[in-house]
Amino acid sequence: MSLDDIYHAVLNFEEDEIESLTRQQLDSGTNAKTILDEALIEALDEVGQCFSEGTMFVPEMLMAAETMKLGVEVLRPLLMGEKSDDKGTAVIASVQGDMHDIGKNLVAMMLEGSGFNIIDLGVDVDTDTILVAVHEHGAEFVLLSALLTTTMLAMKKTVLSLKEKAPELKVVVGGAPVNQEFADAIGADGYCDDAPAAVTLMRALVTA
Ligand code: B12
Repeated sequence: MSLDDIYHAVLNFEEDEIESLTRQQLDSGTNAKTILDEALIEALDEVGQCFSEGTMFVPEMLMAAETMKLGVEVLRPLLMGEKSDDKGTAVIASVQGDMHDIGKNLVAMMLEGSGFNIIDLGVDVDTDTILVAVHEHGAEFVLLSALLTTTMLAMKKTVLSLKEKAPELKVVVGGAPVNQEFADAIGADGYCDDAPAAVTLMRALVTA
């Protein structure tokens, strides 16, 4: 039993095995973050590589993602940690046209664990829906995720529109194709390349 078994379970879409494998790995003393980074996420990176090479297709990518998510559910309580003091409300969404949600969900989970009230609007979310949620919940922060180079354009439009209509909002962006330079260019207040970094940044924004 090793991280390799979890990695291969994702690659082979072993939905029936993944939860028990993840539990066994935790029981053997491996830290949740290690299982996430070195087995579950690494497997999806390999899936992405296979997709690029034409040896895996969308249905396989989807099955691998569903398998991976079952593993994440086992880790969820450990990744969230003890819920801490209220740090404010944040709306989170994958931008319009983008159906990827695993990274967004991890960011949401860790922020919730660190004390933020998270309003998760899901995937393929347009700006108006975000603005309605911001007003309804009195959110101070919006977090946007984009996994496609094509949806980075929707991210840009959303940030520009949010900044125009609700200038007091702090907007943080992320997702594999996004970087600091892009975040600066579109006027976002912050960018992070992973979920733990998002917690650190959001804590800093609370006190800023
Ligand atoms: C799983 C997957 C899918 C699944 C998604 C299922 C789901 N529920 O999410 C499905 C099958 C639906 C899918 C569909 C498509 N996909 Co896809 N997909 C992937 C894959 C393999 C993994 C993505 C993932 O979840 N990674 C794991 C998570 C944890 O990583 P992450 O999202 O990057 O998140 C981390 C950070 O980026 C950051 N982060 C993420 N969001 C945010 C937000 C904030 C605010 C912050 C601070 C941080 C942050 O923190 C996260 C955790 O640490 C990637 C390949 C890859 N290696 O990324 C391709 C990939 C993203 N997909 C790709 C493509 C092309 C597609 C399709 C267009 C395929 C098609 N022809 O239909 C469609 C598009 C659908 C759409 N409209 O969105 C390309 C994108 C190429 C590009 N640069 O544009 C990739 C890179 C594959 C490839 N190598 O070509 N996909």
